[in-house]
Amino acid sequence: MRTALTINRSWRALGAFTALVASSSAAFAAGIGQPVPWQMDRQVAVTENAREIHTFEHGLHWLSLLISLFVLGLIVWCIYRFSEKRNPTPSRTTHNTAIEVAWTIVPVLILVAVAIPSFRLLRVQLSDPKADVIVKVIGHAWYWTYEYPTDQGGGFTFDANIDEDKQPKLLATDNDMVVPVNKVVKVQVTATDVIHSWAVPSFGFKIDALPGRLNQFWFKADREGTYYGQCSELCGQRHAYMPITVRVVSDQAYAQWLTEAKTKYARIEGGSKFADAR
Ligand SMILES: [Cu+2]
Repeated sequence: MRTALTINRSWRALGAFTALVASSSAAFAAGIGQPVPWQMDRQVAVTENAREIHTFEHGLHWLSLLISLFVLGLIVWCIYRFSEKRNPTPSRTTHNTAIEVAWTIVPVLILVAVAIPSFRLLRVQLSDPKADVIVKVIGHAWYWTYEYPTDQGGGFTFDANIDEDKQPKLLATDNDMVVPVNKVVKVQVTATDVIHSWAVPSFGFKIDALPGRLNQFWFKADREGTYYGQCSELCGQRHAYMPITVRVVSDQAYAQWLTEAKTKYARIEGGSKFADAR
């Protein structure tokens, strides 16, 4: 009887696990640039910068693991080797120049080894390639405004508020930012009230939106899809409710969207921008 119960329980657990995996992959299929249930790693990287960040981070984790195991090994060895039973008369050594030099120089070398790829990554991030598309992003409490300049086929402005009826929950907006795939997109970021931060994990992109200052960063997404981000600087009561949705589309789809957007957002330029804001 007990065996039958155990088997039954195992099957139920297996069923629950399968359902969990199925729901995770369903969520994954829904959109690539978003978190998924039970996610243990970063969101998928679709820019060179994001991939480099992930590689660097993984390298650091392995290095930390090695150092932790080494220290743990030393501690365990000391506990075993120098216990009262095995080492009844403790050594009275207080200095050992060779060891002191080693434990100073080795960590310095490790830090230098970490600094080299770190600075290389920073140099790539601070490079300033020629922009194919420029978008101005303005943070407000608590929504984002996107401006597409006239000289690039734009000439319109729109607000992106959270759309709580859409999925993924708390990440979808009523109006999405749209950019072409495989193009250098420069994002100029500022704010009108308090400090916000415009961040999209899949692009390896995060930059503060500061009132009175124009910050700039760029990304070049090499995979079409919808990517989500959130304001990443605590900015008040509805900080958690000002998400970022970016659709990366083909050149043709982008050109078509520009044409449609000019009509769709024309009314906003007429002065109803603030009236529409939440
Ligand atoms: Cu904010």
